[in-house]
Amino acid sequence: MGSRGYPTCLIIPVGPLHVEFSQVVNLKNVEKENPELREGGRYTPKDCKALQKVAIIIPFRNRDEHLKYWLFYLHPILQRQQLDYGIYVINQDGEETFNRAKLLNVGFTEALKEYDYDCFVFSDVDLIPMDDRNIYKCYNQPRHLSVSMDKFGFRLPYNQYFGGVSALSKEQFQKINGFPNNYWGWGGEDDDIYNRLVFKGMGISRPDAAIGKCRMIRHMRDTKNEPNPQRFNKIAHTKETMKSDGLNSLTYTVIKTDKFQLYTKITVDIGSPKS
Ligand SMILES: [Mn+2]
Repeated sequence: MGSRGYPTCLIIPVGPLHVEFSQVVNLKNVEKENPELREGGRYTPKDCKALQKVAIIIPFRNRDEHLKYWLFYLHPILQRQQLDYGIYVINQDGEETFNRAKLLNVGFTEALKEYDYDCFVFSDVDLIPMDDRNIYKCYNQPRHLSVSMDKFGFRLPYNQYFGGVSALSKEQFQKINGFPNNYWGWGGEDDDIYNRLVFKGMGISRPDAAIGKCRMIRHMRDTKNEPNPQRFNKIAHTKETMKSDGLNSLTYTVIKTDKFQLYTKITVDIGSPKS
């Protein structure tokens, strides 16, 4: 029995899922198809105790079409997985170069102000799991979920790859001082995070390749998210920089919070590479 006197939720997965991006998604219909959601994209299983309280953090800017597919596919999956979850879309304000990892730090911090989450799933907006046995929860070791992406031929591009979708418990995240704040532009931040985990003595947990299959929505490289030329140099110095760059140096300003039925959107000023 769970602590509230309810039994622990029983998950009944479907298994492999059909995922494609040719149909048009109407968010009004997605709302109707998910009547048990509460404002802000929150869900709590009714008659059983959820295994974990999970905040899903999505770094975002100008990807509304992708977000529609994400919400359409993920809400039913997450409810089948019987998670007590909330969806947080962290929208980078302004036209500065994109900073994925800093947005994820903001999401962690802001979600914790709302609820006592014990697990954080960090997901790119364009990645959809193809099997609901790939549970969006935390494990004894940091979890990498997007282990076999279609764009990489359904395998890891390299063994240390930690990009796409990952899950860290609150304790795991705090142990590594969160994620780096100073990777502006595309690339490197996921390798820095991997380094942080290893330097703190953790290993990576992964589903097997069949259960970890996922599709990425094809897209052009965003403007203001050019490959970061400093990334190789930065990754080489994680051990020194992680002490002072992370949760303990995070600064930002929330511009606006929108509570939609399907998600919470937090628009945030995270500054610029110069500041
Ligand atoms: Mn992508």
